[in-house]
Amino acid sequence: MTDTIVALATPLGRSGIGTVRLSGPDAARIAERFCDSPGFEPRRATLVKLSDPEIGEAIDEAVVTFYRGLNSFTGEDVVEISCHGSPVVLRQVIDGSLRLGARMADPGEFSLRALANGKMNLAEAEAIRDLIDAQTATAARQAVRQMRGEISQTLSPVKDELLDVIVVLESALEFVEDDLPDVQTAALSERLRRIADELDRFAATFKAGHLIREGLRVAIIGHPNVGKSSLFNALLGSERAIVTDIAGTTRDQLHERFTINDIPISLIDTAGLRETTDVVESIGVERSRATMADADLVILMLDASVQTSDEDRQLIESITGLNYIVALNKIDKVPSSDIDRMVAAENSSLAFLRDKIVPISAKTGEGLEDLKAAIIEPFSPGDVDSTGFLITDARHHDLLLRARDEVLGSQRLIEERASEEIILVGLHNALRYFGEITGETTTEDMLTRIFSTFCIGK
Ligand SMILES: Nc1nc2c(ncn2[C@@H]2O[C@H](COP(=O)(O)OP(=O)(O)OP(=O)(O)O)[C@@H](O)[C@H]2O)c(=O)[nH]1
Ligand SMILES: [Mg+2]
Repeated sequence: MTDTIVALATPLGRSGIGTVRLSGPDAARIAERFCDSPGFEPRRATLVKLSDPEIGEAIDEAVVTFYRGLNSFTGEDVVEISCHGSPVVLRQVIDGSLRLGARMADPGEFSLRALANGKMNLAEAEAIRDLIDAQTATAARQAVRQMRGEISQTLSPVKDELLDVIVVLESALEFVEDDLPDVQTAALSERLRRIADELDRFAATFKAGHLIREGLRVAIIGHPNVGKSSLFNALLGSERAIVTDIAGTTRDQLHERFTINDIPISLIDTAGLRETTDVVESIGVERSRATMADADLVILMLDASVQTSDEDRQLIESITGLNYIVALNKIDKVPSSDIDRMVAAENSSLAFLRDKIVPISAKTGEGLEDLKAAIIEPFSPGDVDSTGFLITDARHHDLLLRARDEVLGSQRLIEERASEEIILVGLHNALRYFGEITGETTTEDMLTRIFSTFCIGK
């Protein structure tokens, strides 16, 4: 027997409307205790006066909607009480529900119940989470496609083909006395190779999918006073960071989000790198180095108006293993012929960086569009059609690759004339991985882990 859960379905804080959601066998009974109306008509919004179930004092006026059993989001009786979005009122409704026997919902528990009651599969539930968390319209669009079942639909023909091969091998195991004839083995091997190729193709869309969903961490790094904070502000379009002509202005790191071509970018301004005896600044410098190491991309900034120094060369050397581009800043201070010479001349100290240099002026905005293009260029998936369906979840990507490896393993065994029993092991494993994507064969532990990434009230 399941219990009845309650949670705030809208964000915490003050708003026009705030909704408390109840799900479970007692949902309607509990909600009725708050209202002056006896019984709710399913799927009909009813305006009611809410009062405290124990002392009868007025709480608010609200619109209550009741969804009966299988017709609800969770597949159980659900009541949504939409009050005015006052944290005090919402608290009273939730506390009252708890006293009447409801329990506070765990993160993602509404979606988990929908899954348990067959209202959606796991990939679809994850898509709702992703839709709510989406940072851009493109990410939201992908989540909606997944919510509508596109993963299962796309995988379905591959899965059917795999099942077909399994059936052939299983029946050979049952009915064929000798080994399978050569022609049949060759045909099965070919079919498995095609399945593996299909899975590979599908998994490859993750590069674009991941980018659209998670975006990039980009850190601006360089010596003090080169203009890092100025660039940070220019890219964001707001005076977020303090800019002065004093070296060592930025100490704490600043993080802000913006987008380039609908790709979410998490931009980090850092403390200028230099040897320093100042305690606060040296902590900042330490952090800059750590940030640099786990950014997806480093923008190394140099000042075009000063001669490249040994320190610059050391800095460049220290990032050679990382993914980086060079922003040559303050070009407004130097004649453009000098810039050309610095970037293009064979004997220039920057010549070896040529392909990576983007001349800019954080002050005038010159070159910023080129810089934006250079930021996303190494990550642009090029050959992938980003209007098609994309794998956006690392869990799905991992399962697809595992399924592919199992299929390839079995294909090798077929070629080696292994027994059907051994070949079948890998194919059944692959089938199980498919099932884990949609949740058919996911263990209780896994489900708990996945749903803990949801927030309360979903
Ligand atoms: N002419 C010119 N001046 C710039 C440009 N970018 C930044 N500056 C100036 O350079 C000085 C330092 O700029 P910041 O953005 O504070 O430099 P920073 O790299 O963040 O410095 P720290 O935080 O100390 O590491 C300021 O006086 C800016 O106005 C530019 O493109 N052209
Ligand atoms: Mg700064």
